Amino acid sequence: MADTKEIKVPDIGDFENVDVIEVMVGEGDKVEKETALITLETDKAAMDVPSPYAGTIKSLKVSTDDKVSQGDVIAIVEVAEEADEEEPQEEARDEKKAEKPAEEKEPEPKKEEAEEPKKKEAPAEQKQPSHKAPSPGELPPIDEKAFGQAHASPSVRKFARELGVALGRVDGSGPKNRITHDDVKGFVKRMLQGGGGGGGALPSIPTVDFAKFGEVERKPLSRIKKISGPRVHASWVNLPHVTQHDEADVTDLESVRKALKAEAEAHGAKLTPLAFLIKACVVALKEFPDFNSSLDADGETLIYKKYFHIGFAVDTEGGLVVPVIRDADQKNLIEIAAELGELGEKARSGKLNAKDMQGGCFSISSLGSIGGTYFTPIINAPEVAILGVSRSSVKPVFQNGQFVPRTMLPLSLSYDHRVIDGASAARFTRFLAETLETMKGLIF
Ligand code: CAO
Repeated sequence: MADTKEIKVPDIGDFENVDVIEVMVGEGDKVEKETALITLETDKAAMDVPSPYAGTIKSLKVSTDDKVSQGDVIAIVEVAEEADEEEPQEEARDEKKAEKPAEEKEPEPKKEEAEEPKKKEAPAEQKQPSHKAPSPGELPPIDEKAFGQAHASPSVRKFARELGVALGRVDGSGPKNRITHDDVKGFVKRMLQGGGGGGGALPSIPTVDFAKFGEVERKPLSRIKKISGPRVHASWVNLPHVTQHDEADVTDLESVRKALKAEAEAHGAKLTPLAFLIKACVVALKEFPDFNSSLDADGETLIYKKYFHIGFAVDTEGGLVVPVIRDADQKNLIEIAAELGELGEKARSGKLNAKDMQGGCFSISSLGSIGGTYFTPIINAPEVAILGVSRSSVKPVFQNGQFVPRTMLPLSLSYDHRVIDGASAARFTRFLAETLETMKGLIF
């Protein structure tokens, strides 16, 4: 009859509270004896913890970013019937020792040795293939020295070997630039898509040991930045961005805003230019439906949204979040101002839920309360445009043969050039500016 066993963290030397940097299995997975379950990272090195049994993972007790010590339970496994009943020898596999036969095993590497590959600035020739550039769909040849020096756990090395991946050419996205299974998969995928030899693959940024030049401190990115970073990057590399700048004369709008402020306050809302901007964007999106669309995954069809959910960027201690005002077309200025206040507060206190941030059609990034003139916001893909707003200021404007002081608001519209042409973007931005000037459709 099948037996269940606990798999525990084996003897990992004098270390305690060691970081779990990767979990390679999930509940229900079948594992063989020696299948790597998790990767641990100490100050010195990374090591895989292999399964001492063949069987099925019934329950997993650790996840990435947990800290574990010797004896902590990693998983419960239902041992396969044919399993060797002999008590397994528990030993974590050290990344440096993994590829060497037992008799060649070196003593545990010192910290400096363990991190050496990344501490040295990679010479240019290490980053470039020394052979001919591979054809699209062909994996580049393996440089054994670079493979040996790559910062990866034993299971990742084994995985790379199985796929014939030149580990020295893979960029690591894990802690301390460690190469993960997903990095290897991503590399193969790019190569298969024709990214070989500097085609589609992104050129890498050299690793620099900043400590060589002065004191440094390492701090992990916030949770929000870890999530938003790849999204912003994906948008930047996938969408051809162009930014159209313009300015709106908001002199009259500012007078109206001041006049309405007390009424807004009576409803518990703070009326800032952002509420007017949201209303004006809805008016412009109705006039220019392409800006309220998304490109289908087939890249050949536009999906037009018949609703108007507007996202707005909020600067929080942990990073940037974008809550969404739903059905902004059905709300008046004061309702929008009140919701901006509520969602902004929720964002800053870390209480936004996933629903608060879903369904956006178009986003606004307002830096108006901080300052600056113009900037180039990154589109919140799969949306096709985003409006960046900077701080308004009083400027001399030439009108009817003389300069008059007017309050001018800088607008920066970034758009996906696959969907929107430059002329449309200029028309949209002008229309938006004129809507803010005339306030047609904004006030109640
Ligand atoms: N021009 C001049 N003044 C402006 C302005 C503008 N464009 N926008 C806002 N202000 C003024 C407001 O009127 C307010 O002044 P009063 O108190 O005198 O009325 C003051 O600046 C502060 O405004 P606020 O910050 O309270 O409110 P807001 O609606 O402008 O902004 C929010 C709310 C959530 C957008 C903002 O707090 C925020 O987080 N901004 C940063 C967004 C960001 O990081 N964007 C970058 C994303 S890309 O990396």
